[in-house]
Amino acid sequence: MPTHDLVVVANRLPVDAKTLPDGATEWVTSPGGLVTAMESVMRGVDSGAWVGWAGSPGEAPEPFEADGMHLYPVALDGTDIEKYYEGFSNATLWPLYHDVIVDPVYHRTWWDTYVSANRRFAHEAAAVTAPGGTIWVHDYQLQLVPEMIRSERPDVRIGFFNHIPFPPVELFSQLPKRNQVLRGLLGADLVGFQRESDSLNFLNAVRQLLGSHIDQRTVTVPGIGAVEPREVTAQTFPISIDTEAVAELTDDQDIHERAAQLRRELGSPKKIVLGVDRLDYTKGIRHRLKAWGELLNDGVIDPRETVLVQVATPSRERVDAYRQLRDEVELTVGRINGDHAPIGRPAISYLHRSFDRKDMTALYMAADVVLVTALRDGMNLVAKEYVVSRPDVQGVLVLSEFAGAADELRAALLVNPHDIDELKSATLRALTMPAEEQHEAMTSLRRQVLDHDVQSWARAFLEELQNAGSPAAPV
Ligand code: ADQ
Repeated sequence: MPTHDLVVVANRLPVDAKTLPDGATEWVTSPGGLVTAMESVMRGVDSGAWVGWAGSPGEAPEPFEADGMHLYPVALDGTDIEKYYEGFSNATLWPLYHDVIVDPVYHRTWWDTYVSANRRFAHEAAAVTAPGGTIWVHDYQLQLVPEMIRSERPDVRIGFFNHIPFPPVELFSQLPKRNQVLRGLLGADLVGFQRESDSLNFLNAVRQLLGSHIDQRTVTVPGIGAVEPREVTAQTFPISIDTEAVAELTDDQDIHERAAQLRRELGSPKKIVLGVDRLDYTKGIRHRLKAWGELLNDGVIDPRETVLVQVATPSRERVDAYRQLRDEVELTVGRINGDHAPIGRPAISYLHRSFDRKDMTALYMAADVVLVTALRDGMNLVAKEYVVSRPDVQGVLVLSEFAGAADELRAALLVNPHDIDELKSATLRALTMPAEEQHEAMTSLRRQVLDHDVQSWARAFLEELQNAGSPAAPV
């Protein structure tokens, strides 16, 4: 079995299968932020690999290479997808970690499958990592993996990064098997979070539920028998985006033209307001639509002059809460359009599909205002993508204080999206903000994101990981 110095473990591999006309499968890399960040980091190590699910149920394909990365697929069958992925990950942990916006659902058999699926990822990672190598585990689907790897491979350095919030202990305590989850995470040398409040919530949960000794950010995990006590650090690393890749797109004349064309296709309105989200109840799409509908009802927004474009990426459509959300959002959009749209033009242009990066950038460049109204969000990359897509230093970002990005993007119009009146007045303020004021805020927002890109995020995490924890056990 080949061994690698740096191994990333995530639920999904960074590739999608494409079936060719002759029936053969081709793997196309899906260049999300994490892939981009890891690509640049992996180029700096002798040998990097990625362990994850390839995206279809059943037997795992053989390990393969794509874009210079070594990929090790993990098998998930129909039961794993139902109980580990849609069940415990997305119907138990996801709502609980996002402040119980919808009720978490829990079934005991889901837990059993979460454990067995986590073991499969851990086992594969342990098998392909070089002696004394580094493993970086990602996100809430794999919280047991750090401890499982450690029991197989005490010689490796293990980091864990949580992309979503970590809830206050009062909420986290509701989770059945909560202590097993904490012990799973404490198998890492470094546990990273998006916001300072997430790191503190985690340390608090460890203190209160496990009674561990904590000195500032370092937890001491007691040794058992011959196993020495270990130290685990919890630290904050706000994730970011590949700013250079965005800059390349905004320099492209075709994309400028596409942005202008989009405005014409929307009927050349004076103002375009944009929302871009996975269709997820955490994103506050219903609150945004309520505020927009009221602004139209109040007559303070003229639908012939101002249009809302809502991009809603299909997401988790087999989970009940997501099906319900889609129905509600589409009903509301239909009602608002029925009540207010001018003939032949929408009041809300609703797009339930994915777009490539070029189209996304053109949308950001065309948008006078972007609304990020998440009720809870680990970071929210849309907010960062928008400001980097505006080299003209114009446009207004309305940003929920419940998104992780609000800690850094202080110059945005910060809102509490639960307060519909506040959301309405922030939207109006954004629509009427003078160009100089936009310029001033946008300058500060752009500086923040351009100075902290996703590559620097990954480097900071990996550097800290080399210093965190106890010295690795000898090989
Ligand atoms: P997400 O919940 O998926 O990520 P977000 O951070 O906003 O949320 O990232 C969404 C990404 O998808 C953005 O890059 C956006 O451009 C893209 N996208 C959205 N709709 C699209 C569409 N229709 N077509 C194409 N692309 C689309 C989780 C956490 C976040 C955290 C990230 C990264 O929930 O809080 O910021 O991980 O850690």
